[in-house]
Amino acid sequence: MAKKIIIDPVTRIEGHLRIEVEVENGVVVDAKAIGTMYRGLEPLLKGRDPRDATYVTERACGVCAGSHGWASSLALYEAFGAKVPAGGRILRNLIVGAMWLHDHPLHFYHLSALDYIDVMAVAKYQGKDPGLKAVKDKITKLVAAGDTAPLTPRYKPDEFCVNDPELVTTAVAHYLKALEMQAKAKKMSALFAGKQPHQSSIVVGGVTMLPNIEAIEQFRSMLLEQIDFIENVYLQDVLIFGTGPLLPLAQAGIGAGYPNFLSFGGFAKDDAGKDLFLKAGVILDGNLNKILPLDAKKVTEDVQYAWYKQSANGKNPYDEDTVPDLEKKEAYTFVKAPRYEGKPMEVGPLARMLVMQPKILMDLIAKYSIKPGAVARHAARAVETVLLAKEMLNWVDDLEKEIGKGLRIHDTEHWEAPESGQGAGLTEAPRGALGHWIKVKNHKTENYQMVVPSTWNFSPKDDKGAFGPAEKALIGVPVPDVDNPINLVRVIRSFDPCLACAIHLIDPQTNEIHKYRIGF
Ligand code: NFE
Ligand code: MG
Repeated sequence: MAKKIIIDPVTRIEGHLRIEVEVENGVVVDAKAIGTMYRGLEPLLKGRDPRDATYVTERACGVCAGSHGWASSLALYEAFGAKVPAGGRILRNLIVGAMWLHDHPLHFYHLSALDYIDVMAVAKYQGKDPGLKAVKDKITKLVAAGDTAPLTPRYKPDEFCVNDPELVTTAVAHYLKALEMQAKAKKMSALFAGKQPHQSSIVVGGVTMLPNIEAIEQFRSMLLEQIDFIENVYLQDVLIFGTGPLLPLAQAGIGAGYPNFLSFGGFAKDDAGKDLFLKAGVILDGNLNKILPLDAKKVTEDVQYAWYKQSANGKNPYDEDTVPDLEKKEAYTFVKAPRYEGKPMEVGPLARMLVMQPKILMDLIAKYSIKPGAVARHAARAVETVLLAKEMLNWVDDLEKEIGKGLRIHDTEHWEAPESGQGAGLTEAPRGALGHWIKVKNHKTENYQMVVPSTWNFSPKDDKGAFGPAEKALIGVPVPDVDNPINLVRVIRSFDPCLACAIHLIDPQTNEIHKYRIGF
């Protein structure tokens, strides 16, 4: 008989997510990803000065806020007919890039690693390394004092968990080091953006904060420290885990979703915005040999299974609305269902890296016969972080060259909103393809739509009844012990969900019917 498992809330993610699955004969046969909060930012923007969108949409989230500011400024850029000068373009890349250096390691160490290590093995560490002995002492003292959060609560470790005391203690040491590196990455971003979180420099047509040479040199030296950590610690840990105890999960492709991948591309390397560091492209039906060009007109959203008025259904974001409808019988989430050519698409680091196919990742996949799935997502994220951090060094050099030419950071001629216009800001956020769409009328925002990465990945079924990507990824996942469904959270967290971005503001009506079971 099928057994229902409800995880609500899913912990160690951003935002509020409920997962419901049916397990039969030890595997998942049905799945629902349920976004339990309503965002409501889009209706809020209607009738306002379009430039407000950059600041308002940043408040969707505290993690990828810079990405929303960026996407919004790109949408306005098109609507206003602005031109971003080289200095503005490079500074945006560095402001947002530094946030990615914060975000990706955070996901691995602080949100995911506890799914893959038996953290209590620290107590068995017998080595002589003073740093690791200090970690052991710290953790055993916390355990003795009964104060083990945030390392607990957690699911019970299974046979795929790393339990070698030396490896686990090293991982916990890196967990602590990653906290320090994150703080530094945010500081890097703030050097060029005024503050973090919620930067305040990116605007339509460029940025507002002019850096001096001292700030650039400080940024460079902090970036070198990040590169050292990302390459020699973060990437190495992902490789040790992924090609070690987790290899069976990687090779079985546990947590694979659809073989459809989408990247809008991001981080412009030229002022025309054509040459992108992260490439735009589409993969359909697993055909990695044929990367299709992106056509944004093919993006639509379905709302049949979402608590929104049916008027939005099947429309391109320029033309859809966001009007809640809590009476819909078949609806089960506040997340809409974006589709490309009508198909569910996975977005995020794995999608981007399969579009770009960097040799380091493709060699790894080939050497270890790794299939797309939860482990491949972690590997792609780590490889991407290395590539981005190294590319950022080139951008620092470019910025210094621009100083020699008289640094220009903002197109002040296109600062006022036009009488009418429209624009799409398509870029990449850490979790995947991010799009903001704006229509301007009478110098005000007539319509605004955001389709964010977690909307793609955590979408519900579409009109055709096809599961969303994360739902699909759960189908077939082994759950040998229904009281310890650790594989479910491994799969869910591998997408790095942010339901705060996908939706916003709590809805008390839906909340009261929830049964809460904290992941342990
Ligand atoms: Ni709130 Fe986000 C990212 C955006 S949502 S974190 O990355 O845009 O998936
Ligand atoms: Mg939306």
